Amino acid sequence: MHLLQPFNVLLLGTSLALASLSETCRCAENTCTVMACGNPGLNGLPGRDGKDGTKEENGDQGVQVRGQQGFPGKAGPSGSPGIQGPPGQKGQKGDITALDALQRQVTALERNVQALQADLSRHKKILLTQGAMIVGEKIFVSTGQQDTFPNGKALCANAGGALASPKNVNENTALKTIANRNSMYAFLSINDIQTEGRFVYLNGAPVSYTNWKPGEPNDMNNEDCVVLLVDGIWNDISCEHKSLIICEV
Ligand code: MAN
Ligand code: CA
Repeated sequence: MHLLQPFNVLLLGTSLALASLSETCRCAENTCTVMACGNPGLNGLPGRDGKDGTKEENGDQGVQVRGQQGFPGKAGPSGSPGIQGPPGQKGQKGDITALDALQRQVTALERNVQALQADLSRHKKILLTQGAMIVGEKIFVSTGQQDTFPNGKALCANAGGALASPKNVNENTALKTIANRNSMYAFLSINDIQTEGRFVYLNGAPVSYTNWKPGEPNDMNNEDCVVLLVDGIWNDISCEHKSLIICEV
């Protein structure tokens, strides 16, 4: 027997004794024939650095990560106008009945106006055959009878007109034509009954046109009415003198 054997036996016995007392007994998986039991020891000191490893090949290429979206750019210039769109839907029908009624009324009025114009034209022709004179919008007509100023004034008013009031040379010439035809003096509407020397029309307005005979009006024996002489010039005369009555309408 070796000298160490008793020592080993002693260690074994001591270990067994300690194992029976220890709380921890470990054995690597069936690698130990003798179960090591006992309290863990303190960690040992760090070992020395290992040898350098072998140099590796270049690594794989990295993966590129997309950056964040930038801010929107400035608005671009306006584009050219687009193509005209298709026509819209047809609108609803209007008030056909009212429109038709108005149209019929207008048509009827137009026919009435045309009929009246035809009537007026015929009446003008008749008046012309009776010796009337048409000057612009004015028609001078006479019965060919002589009367006083008050009677003549009433006669014309009753006929819807008035005693003749020549306002210009054309109207005065038309009256001269009528007077010459009858070889008579003709009463005008002009008078100074209200105010001596102030000759006015029937509505009181002062005369705007005159064709006095030289020396007239002379108010001979208080003459307040006016006659148109055969040659177209005027003379003041008595309102009770009987002269040709010419009306204007
Ligand atoms: C003459 C003139 C006129 C007058 C008449 C009256 O012709 O004196 O002025 O009016 O007589 O008849
Ligand atoms: Ca006179």
